[in-house]
Amino acid sequence: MKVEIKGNTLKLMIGDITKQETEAIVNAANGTLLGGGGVDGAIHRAAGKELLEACKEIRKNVLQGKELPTGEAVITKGYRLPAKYVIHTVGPVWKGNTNNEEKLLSNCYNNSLQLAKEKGIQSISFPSISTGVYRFPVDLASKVALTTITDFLKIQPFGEVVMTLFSQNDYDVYEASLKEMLSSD
Ligand code: AR6
Repeated sequence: MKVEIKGNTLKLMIGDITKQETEAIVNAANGTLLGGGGVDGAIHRAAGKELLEACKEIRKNVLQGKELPTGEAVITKGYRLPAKYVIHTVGPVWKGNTNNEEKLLSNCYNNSLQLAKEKGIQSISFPSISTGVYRFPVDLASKVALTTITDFLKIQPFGEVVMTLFSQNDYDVYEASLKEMLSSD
């Protein structure tokens, strides 16, 4: 599904984000930036070990050894990936919506888009942040993601934003949320 928002494009598709040819892809990382399972593991495997080295550099020199806080974003090159850049963000762990999880998830999308825009990037792919290991319910996550992205695109010229969903079920949930949002506009 593809929609136009103020001259920008928002696309939903099923696919593997490591194969995406958008200028940037977003990684659903953890605060250590040292890799992990899920989409994080797949991105590090496909990008090669230079990506891990770049993440270690950021931990040391930008974050003074600290972890990347939840909701924030940093950027590296994409190394062996088709994408030129990887934006690493840390989604919230779902704790029954007792810990500001919706706002923190929204920050992930907003800060990643902001950072991309600052770097002059015009196309970006997101995975469904926090809905795997971090257990954020997909239906609520889709509403947070799509609202944040569309709000951003309504006020900023950007280019193309792709949600790369990893299963038919996730795609169906995101599509239903987007249709509902568009019909209530
Ligand atoms: N392309 C697109 N989406 C993918 C891919 C892929 N290649 N692989 C998995 N997904 P998760 P989280 C989907 O668990 O919930 C890691 O260990 C997956 O099906 O990767 O934010 C990190 O290091 C799901 O829909 O991320 C953190 O410790 C979505 O990506 C922790 O997991 C997100 O699932 C982050 O957990």
